[in-house]
Amino acid sequence: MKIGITCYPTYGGSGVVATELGKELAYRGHEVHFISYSLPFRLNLSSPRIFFHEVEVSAYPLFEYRPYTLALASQMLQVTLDENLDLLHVHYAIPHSVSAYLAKQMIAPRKLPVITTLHGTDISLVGLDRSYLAITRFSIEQSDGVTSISEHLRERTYKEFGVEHAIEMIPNFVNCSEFTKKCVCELRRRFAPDDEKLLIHISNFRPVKRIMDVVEIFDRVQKEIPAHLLMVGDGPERAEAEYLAGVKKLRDRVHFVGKQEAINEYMGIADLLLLPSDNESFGLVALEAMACEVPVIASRVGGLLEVVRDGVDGYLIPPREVDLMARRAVEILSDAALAVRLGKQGRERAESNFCTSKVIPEYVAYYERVIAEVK
Ligand code: GMT
Repeated sequence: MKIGITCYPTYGGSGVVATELGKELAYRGHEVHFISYSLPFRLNLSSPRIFFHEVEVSAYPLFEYRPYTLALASQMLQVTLDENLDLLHVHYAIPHSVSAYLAKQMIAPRKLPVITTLHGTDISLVGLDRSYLAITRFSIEQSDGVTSISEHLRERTYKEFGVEHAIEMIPNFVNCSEFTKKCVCELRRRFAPDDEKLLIHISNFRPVKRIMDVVEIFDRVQKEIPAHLLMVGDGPERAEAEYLAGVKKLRDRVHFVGKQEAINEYMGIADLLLLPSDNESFGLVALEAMACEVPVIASRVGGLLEVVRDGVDGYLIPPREVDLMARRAVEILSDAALAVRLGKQGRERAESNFCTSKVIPEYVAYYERVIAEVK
């Protein structure tokens, strides 16, 4: 197949899923054309079957806001014609599914199947700004195929949007060969030189991730056990979190390393993942931790209940309960047998439900079904 993929190229779960999907499809012999305003994070063009088409949005004094949605639609049309694409798969409804709808209309009577994958914040954003409701519902309904990355998100979309289009649940996935228990010990020594415990948090540091809670939990943990905290990623809450770490006199124990490409290497050196978000429609980073046999302490919210089994792969705790999260963290870090058991069980779950070898064929089968229906 020749597949066009559009996603946000920035540091975030939906872009990571889209990029990894494209790489996996190319590996399986499909031709993949990424269409976005810059090269997606984690995408390199080393495969001869992966292409990148930049969307350029011209500036004009009249435009206070550049019309990206229209430029994207035009580029989708052009790439479909030039490369003879079989379908467009857009990740994140706003505005990608609207652009795809326009491209599809412009190319008629030639058929262009469009699939939209919902990731979560594209749906919850509308809860905050109702002006997006009608257009998001419209573009979802007009897509030929719609997928969600968890049951939770699927139900939420039906309930809050009144969407009638059938939504296929295809979960997020992890490459179980790349994400595996493997210690780059040199890297570990850089952050935990005396082999103290190493906790990790990875995100885009937005308010929903509860970054201050991560620091608060760690503060409680390090009072009980010698430990360090790795903060991977960047975003609006970083400066405040660094300030809080300073106030708590933890600057030599909390390591802000910014955005990193080799997430598997960072995950591989950790003893515990903290993910105390207010909401997660899936929580991809929890799955990546499980694949690396790293126990997870996460919030009992949204799609995380479909990923992490409470008491089996880690612990799920109501959001904002920092004392309880810290107590559970200390429990895991002070009991080596428990940590190993949780880690191994997490790996087993990742292997049986979420490896690329299982999930990518689900996407391919869905593509084939949608293409056949549109013909
Ligand atoms: O919250 C993020 O990390 C970014 C956001 C996105 O859309 O890029 O992530 C959402 O999609 C991820 C990939 O499907 C999910 O793993 C995250 O749970 C989801 N974030 C939220 O629901 C808050």
